[in-house]
Amino acid sequence: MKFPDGFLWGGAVAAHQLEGAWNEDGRGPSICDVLTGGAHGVPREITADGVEEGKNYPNQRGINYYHTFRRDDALFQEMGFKCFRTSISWSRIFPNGDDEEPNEAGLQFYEKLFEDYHAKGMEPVVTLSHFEMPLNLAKQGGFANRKAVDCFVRFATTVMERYKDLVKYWLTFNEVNNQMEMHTEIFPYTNSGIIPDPNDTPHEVEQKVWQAIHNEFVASALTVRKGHEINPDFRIGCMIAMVPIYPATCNPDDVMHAEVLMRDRYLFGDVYVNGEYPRYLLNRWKREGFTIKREPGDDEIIKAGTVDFISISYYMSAAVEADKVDEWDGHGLPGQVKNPFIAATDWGWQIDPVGLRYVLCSLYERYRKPIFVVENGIGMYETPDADGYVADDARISYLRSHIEQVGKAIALDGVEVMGYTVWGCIDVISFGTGEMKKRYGMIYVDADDYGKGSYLRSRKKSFEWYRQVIASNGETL
Ligand code: P53
Repeated sequence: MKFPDGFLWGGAVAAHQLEGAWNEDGRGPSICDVLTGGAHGVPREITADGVEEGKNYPNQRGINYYHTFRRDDALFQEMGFKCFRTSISWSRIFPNGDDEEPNEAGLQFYEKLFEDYHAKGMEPVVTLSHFEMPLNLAKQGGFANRKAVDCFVRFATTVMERYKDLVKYWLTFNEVNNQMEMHTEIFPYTNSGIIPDPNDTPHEVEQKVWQAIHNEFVASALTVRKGHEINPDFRIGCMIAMVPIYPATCNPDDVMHAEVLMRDRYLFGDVYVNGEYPRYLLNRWKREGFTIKREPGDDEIIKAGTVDFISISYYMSAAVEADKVDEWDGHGLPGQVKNPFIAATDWGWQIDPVGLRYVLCSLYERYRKPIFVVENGIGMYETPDADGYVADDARISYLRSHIEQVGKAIALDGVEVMGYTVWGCIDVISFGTGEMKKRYGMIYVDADDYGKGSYLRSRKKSFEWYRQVIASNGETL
């Protein structure tokens, strides 16, 4: 399998899942700092009024990367990473989100960080918003409040100007489509800073989420335009969680049901790439009684700020059956059933390498834009042996089978794939559960869910395996 020259192999993380140092050097509290630790089936709690005594807040600690980045980056360099994806913590730069002036200490931190990536031969790939709005803005309605657009664009402009010679690849909103699970509180909260309000009816919640989505489209388009003014060489992309939804059978009702649900992913690409709202969405808003406030000029902004490429996360696929929709409790997908042909992880994520080729083809055929796979990986329970070594053969086989499919999409289907970054290349705090024990890394971090441990790093078996994959540009899998 031949990967193109210059293919961006690497790893991916997000600031709030690894930096720690949540209240150092002038950083303000972000929405993730008040998310408690949960577990599989135990939701994380949002204590938006502040930190509550006796509760566990794992994102405040991360894995202490804020203080260890040079040593950790040396391990990524050892694996031969060509790029490294992380995010900028918005509240390090604008502690309250609406401050007049940025926090210089925060700007300096990322300058040192991005310089370190270059020194180690890694091209930074930077997400502007990875589930991390300043808590102060969330308290004012998050992205449902138009004010957040101006604050975000000021933040984005500040960092794009400051790092214009250090960063070329930018992503706007991480997995912006997660919030389509509108009634799972964590998603509107982490995507858009919408704090759950027990007085809201389900329709009111949806109204807020749709408004936030519109505001994020405007913010993203303004950012793309500003970015291209700052440096015409910038490549700015959107980021979509691509969980393909299959019809459980060839019953035409299942096929149509899956097709309609896929719009909850495609609507984002449709707006980001085509620069206008698709008719199925305008019809849906009308039919379901949502009125989205669009300011004069918004349509032109959205049209003028389309993305240069599409980035995706890919972990799993899903299947649905139209007949099962009646049993839906409002969480997950309506009519979701287990796919009997594939296995699942301990957290119930269904492992489907072919699905990755399938989404690469579908997206490329729909949009004709280059695609960057910026997250793929497997969360597992792991215990090191007496020497601190983890033989993570299951991770190797997961990654190998997915990379194979990326290779097929390139070689057989002609999809332009820019690169591939393994999610959580070093063990980090799980986003969904807040656990440390749901591990994704090729580097083990000795820490538990409550922050106990030495925090020492050790190479897992997949470390050497991935090093060879990169060294052979994907030929040795
Ligand atoms: P964790 C759902 C579906 C696909 C990706 O997730 C998702 C989610 C949310 O759980 O999240 C992304 O840590 C996200 C990362 C996250 C990673 O996938 O819940 O962009 O921040 O850590 C893995 O197992």
